[in-house]
Amino acid sequence: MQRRNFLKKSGLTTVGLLSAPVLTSCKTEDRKEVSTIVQASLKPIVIATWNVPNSTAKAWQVLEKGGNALDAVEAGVKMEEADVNNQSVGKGGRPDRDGNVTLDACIMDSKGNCGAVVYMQNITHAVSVARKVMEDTPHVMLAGKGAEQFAYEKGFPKENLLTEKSKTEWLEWKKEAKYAPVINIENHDTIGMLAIDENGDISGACTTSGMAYKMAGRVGDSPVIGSGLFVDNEIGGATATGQGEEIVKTVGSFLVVELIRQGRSPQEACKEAVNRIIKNDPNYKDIQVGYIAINKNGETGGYCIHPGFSYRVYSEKGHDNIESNSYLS
Ligand code: SD4
Repeated sequence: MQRRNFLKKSGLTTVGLLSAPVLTSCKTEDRKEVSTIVQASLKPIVIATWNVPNSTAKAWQVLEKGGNALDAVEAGVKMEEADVNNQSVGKGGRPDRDGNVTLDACIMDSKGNCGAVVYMQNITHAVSVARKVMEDTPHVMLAGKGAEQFAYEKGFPKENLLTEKSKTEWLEWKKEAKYAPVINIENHDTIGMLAIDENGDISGACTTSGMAYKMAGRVGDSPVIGSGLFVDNEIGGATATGQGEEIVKTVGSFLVVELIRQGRSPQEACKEAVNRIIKNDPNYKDIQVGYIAINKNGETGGYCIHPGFSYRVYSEKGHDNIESNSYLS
C-alpha cells in the first residue's frame, strides 16, 4: 500500500523504473496496480523478424491511429504474405519437395487467446485464417484440408501460391533433391511480429511457408504456440525464425517469455534460449535460429546463432533495422 502511494505521489511513470523484477516481487494486488501504472506510460511499438520495413510500417500505421496490437500484427504480417518476392511466406513461398506450397501461421492476443493453421494450401493470408480460428471456432488449430475448407467458408479466395520463380527453383532443386536448408539466404524470411498498443496490450503473429523442400506434411515451429510465438500480456512476447525443429524441441518462444518473467532483459532471454539449442544440438553450426522479444516496458532484444539475422523496430523514436547479436561470429 505504501509503495503504491509512493508511486502515485511521486508520479514515477517512467517505464525504466518499473522493470520486470519489480513486477514479479510484488504481491498480486500490488502487481495489478503497478502494471496499470506501467501501461499508462507505455508507448506503442512494433518489432518483426528480418528487415521487413513495409510490414512494420503497416503495423505502425494501425498503432499510430490508436488501433489495437492484434489488428496491427495481422495487418503487418499480411504484407509479407502478399509479397511474392518473399519466398518464405505466403504467396510465392517455396514449395515442399512435391511442389506444393503449404503455409503455417498463428496469432495470439493480449488475453491469451490464440489461433493457428498448419499445412494449409491455396490461401494467401494464413494469418487471417488463424485469427478466424481464434475468434470464430472453439479450437486453437486447424490443419490441412480442414483449415482450407474453413477458410473458403469464411470467404477467403482460392489462389495458386506457387509462382513461376519458386517453381523454376524447385525444378532445379529436384535434379539433386538434397534437403539442406540454407542459412540466411535472404534478408527477409519467416515473419514473426510483436506489438504493444497505446493501452499497453501486447499481441503477436507468425507466418511462414516453412522450410523449402520439406517433406509433404511437415509442420515447423511457426504455427505452434509457445514455439514460434508466445505472448503473456503481463510480461512480454517472443517470436522465432529459423530451423523450426530445434525451436520446437526447446519450446523457444515460451522459454524466452518465462526468462523475461524471471527478470532477464529481452536480449538476455533470447540469448539464453539460443544457448539451450546450442547445448542440445551438436550440429548447431549447420542451422540458423533467431529470436526477438519485447517486454511489458517496450524494451526489445534479439539473438541468433549465425550472423546475418536482423530485426525491425518501429516506435515513435523511428524505424530501425537492428543487426542481431549472434553466438557465432
Ligand atoms: C520453419 N521456422 O518452418 C520456420 C522456417 C523459417 O526462416 O523460419 N525460416 O521451421
